[in-house]
Amino acid sequence: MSRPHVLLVDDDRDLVDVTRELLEDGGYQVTPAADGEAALRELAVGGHDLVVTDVGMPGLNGVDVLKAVRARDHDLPVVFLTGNPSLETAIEAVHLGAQRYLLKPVAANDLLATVADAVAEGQRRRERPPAAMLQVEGMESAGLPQAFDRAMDSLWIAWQPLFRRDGSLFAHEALLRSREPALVRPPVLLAAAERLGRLGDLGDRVRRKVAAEDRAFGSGLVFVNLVPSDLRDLSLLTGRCPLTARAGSVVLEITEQAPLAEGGDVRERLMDLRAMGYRIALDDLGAGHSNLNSFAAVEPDFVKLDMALVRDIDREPIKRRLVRAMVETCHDLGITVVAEGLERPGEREVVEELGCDLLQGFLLARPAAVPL
Ligand code: G
Ligand code: MN
Repeated sequence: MSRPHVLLVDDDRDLVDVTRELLEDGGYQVTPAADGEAALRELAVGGHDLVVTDVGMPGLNGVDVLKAVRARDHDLPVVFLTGNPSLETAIEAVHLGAQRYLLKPVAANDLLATVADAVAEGQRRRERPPAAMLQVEGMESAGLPQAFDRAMDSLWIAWQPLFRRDGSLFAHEALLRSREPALVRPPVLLAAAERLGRLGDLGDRVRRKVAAEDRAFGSGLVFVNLVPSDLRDLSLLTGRCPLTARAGSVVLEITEQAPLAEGGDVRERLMDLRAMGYRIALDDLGAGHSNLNSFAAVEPDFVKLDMALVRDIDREPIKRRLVRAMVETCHDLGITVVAEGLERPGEREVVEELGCDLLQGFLLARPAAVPL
């Protein structure tokens, strides 16, 4: 991490100025927000390594900000800054995983030490190996390469439709499936491929299968998931990939992870893909690792709100506010917003009301072996 990015929320302008200067001198990049609403707009853009927030503010308070953070990110550390911590906010803070309280007035040393600790802790949490990887490591001795080969041989594509708000069919997302019992879950299959250095083979096979499905292309666009390493793999960029002949009908879904934030190569590759006619979707926005910020240069055509944000959005006002801010930001940038993972009519109602353009989820249609 070059310069950790701190979102600093406080309605006291003098305090913000002082704290900001301290942190900037300490090597941090600081974005100030003058109240909870401004903080939510910032969070919608994403890309922060730490949130430092005042607790008592008019409008949305620090606990509301923390809730908004947790609605999209389990790992982003939050530090509370307060003049008088009440028991109530302390309990809620612990419950929602706030890192620490700093008491105002804060000594410079205390502030810097706490911020450094919290940023490091957030970093550790993000680098935790995903559960799928641990599962695959357990299979090492039990014939993982053979299981992976069987999965490759039994690969198939499940198709899940995306609808416009008026109910008309807009596209299908191609979802990876295999019949190998040990590797049925896609995240586990992907972890196995990564472990075996065969992500390229897997992606290649998926894209070939997708390209061969005339029926899906007959009824709209086709969304295809990429893993970050696919962007380093030249097969997509050369004529060798049969999907390229259909690029104008394909939307490549990228889940943003650390490499993209580093900029450079990956971003250029995305530009190359767009020049070939592919459109780009930013997948799982709001899942924590995805943010709009590092995509500024790419400007995705579509953004897919993660299902964690959509889940119970009709019952959780904070999620509603967060999605409202995200939709606003996307529409300002000319980006089409997809709400995915819709399971209940209440969720659908709210995302429609908030202006999401396209809808996907079990409520509307489950993934199926045959496109609609
Ligand atoms: O990371 P990505 O968004 O591409 O993951 C899509 C996965 O989510 C697919 O495996 C798909 O089967 C699953 N999925 C699609 N719609 C829903 C839904 O409404 N609820 C849940 N829980 N999962 C869904
Ligand atoms: Mn996807």
